[in-house]
Amino acid sequence: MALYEIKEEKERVILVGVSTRENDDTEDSLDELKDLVKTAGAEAVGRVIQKRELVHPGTYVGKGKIEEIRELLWELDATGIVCDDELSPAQMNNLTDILDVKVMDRTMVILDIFAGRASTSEGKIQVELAQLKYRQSQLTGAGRAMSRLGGGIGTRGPGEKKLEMDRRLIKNRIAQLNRELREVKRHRELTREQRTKNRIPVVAIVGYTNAGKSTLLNTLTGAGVLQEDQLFATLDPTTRSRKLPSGQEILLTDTVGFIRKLPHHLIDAFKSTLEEAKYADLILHVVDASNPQMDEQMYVVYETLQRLEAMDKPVVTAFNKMDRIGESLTVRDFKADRIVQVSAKTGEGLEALLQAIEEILREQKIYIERVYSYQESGKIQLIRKYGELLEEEYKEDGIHVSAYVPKELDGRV
Ligand SMILES: Nc1nc2c(ncn2[C@@H]2O[C@H](COP(=O)(O)OP(=O)(O)OP(=O)(O)O)[C@@H](O)[C@H]2O)c(=O)[nH]1
Ligand SMILES: [Mg+2]
Repeated sequence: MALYEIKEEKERVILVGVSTRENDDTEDSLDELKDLVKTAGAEAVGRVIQKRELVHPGTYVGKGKIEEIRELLWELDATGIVCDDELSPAQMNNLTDILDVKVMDRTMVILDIFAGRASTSEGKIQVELAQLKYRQSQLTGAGRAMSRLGGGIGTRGPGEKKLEMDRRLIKNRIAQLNRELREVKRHRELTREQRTKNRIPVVAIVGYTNAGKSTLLNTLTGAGVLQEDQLFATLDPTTRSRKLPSGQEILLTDTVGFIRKLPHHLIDAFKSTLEEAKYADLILHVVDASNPQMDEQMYVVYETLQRLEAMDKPVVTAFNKMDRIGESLTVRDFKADRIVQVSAKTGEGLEALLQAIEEILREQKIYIERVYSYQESGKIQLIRKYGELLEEEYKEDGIHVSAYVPKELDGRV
C-alpha cells in the first residue's frame, strides 16, 4: 500500500525582495512573506535581497541579481520565486521569460490564502472579486506569465479554470460580483442601522494578523471563533455581545487582520468588511506585544485605519500575549486614549480592559439626575437598557434617578 502512496510535493520557492533604503524593513517583510508562503502551502527554501535605489521597472531586480536567482533556483531545486512587492505585468512577464519558472508576488500569495479561507458567501464574493481585479490588471500585459502558472499556490480560487478566462469574461464576471456585493452590502448596512437604532455601543476589534483578536473575542464572549497560529485565520466578521462591569451591554466585532502591503484590490473588495471599524463607537486595537515587530505592526494598523477613514474614534489598545513576556516590557501607544496590558489566553488584565472600555464609552454619555413620576417608569426601563443606571430611589415625590445616558437618548428620558 505504502508503495503507491502519493505524497503531494510541496512547491519550493525563493523569496525575492528589494531594499531601497539602509535599515529598511525588507528582512522583516521577507520573514513575513515566508510565513505567508507557508500558510499558502508552499515552502520558502531561500531568499535573495537586492539593494537598489528603485525597484527595476522591467524586471523588479537587476540583471546581475537575476543570474544569482537563476543559479540559486538550480542549486536549491526550487520551482518558482515570490517577489515581495506587487509586480507589474511587464515585470511578471519578463521574469517568467528569463527565468522560465513560476513567478509570483506577495499579492498573489495573500489572495491565495484568502481564497482558501473564505467560507461565507460574502467572503467568497469578495475574494473572487479581488482575484479577478488583480488578474485583470495583469492581463493588460501579454499574459504569458499567467499561463505559465499552471496550478499550485497562487492559483487557488472559488471557481475553476479562472486562468483561462479571457478579458471580456473577466469583465462580465466582475460586474456580476459587484452587483452581488452591493446586495450583501445593503444587508450589512441594514444590520448596522438596526444596531445604531438599538443604541448598543459597538466595539470593533482590529489589529495586525495573528495578534490574538479572535482569542480575545472568545475569552470575552465565548464566541467559539477559530483562533489559530496562522496568518489570516479570520476573514468574516463575527459579532457577539457582552456586559461591562456596570451592566452596560456592548457588541464586540472581530474582523480580518491587517498586514503590511495589504493588496489594494483586497482592500477595495473587503471594504464593507474592513469598514466595521468605521461604524464602531470604539476601536479596540489588539497588539501582539511578544512580537519583536510590534512597533511596525502598530504603524501598519493605524495607516490602514486611516485609509478606511476610521481614525476619528476613541482607541483602546490592548497589548496582548503578556503571559509570554516579562512585566518589565514598557509599552506605549500615543494614538490610543487608553492602554492596557492583557493576555487573551490566561484572562489576565481583561477586567482592566473592560474598565477602560467602559470609561471611554462613558465619556460619550451625559450624566443626569432626575425625578420621574411613577407613571414614567418606562423611561427608567429605557435608561436601564441603553444607559447606565447608577441609583434609583422610590420616594414620595417620585423616583429619584442618577444615570449616564447616551446623548441621543437624553431627549427621550
Ligand atoms: N501566549 C499567548 N498566545 C496567544 C494569546 N492570544 C492569542 N494567542 C495565540 O496567538 C495565535 C493567534 O491568535 P488569533 O486569535 O487567531 O489571532 P487573530 O488576531 O485573530 O489572527 P487572524 O484572524 O489570523 O488575523 C493563536 O495561536 C493564539 O493561541 C495570548 O494572550 N498569549
Ligand atoms: Mg482571527
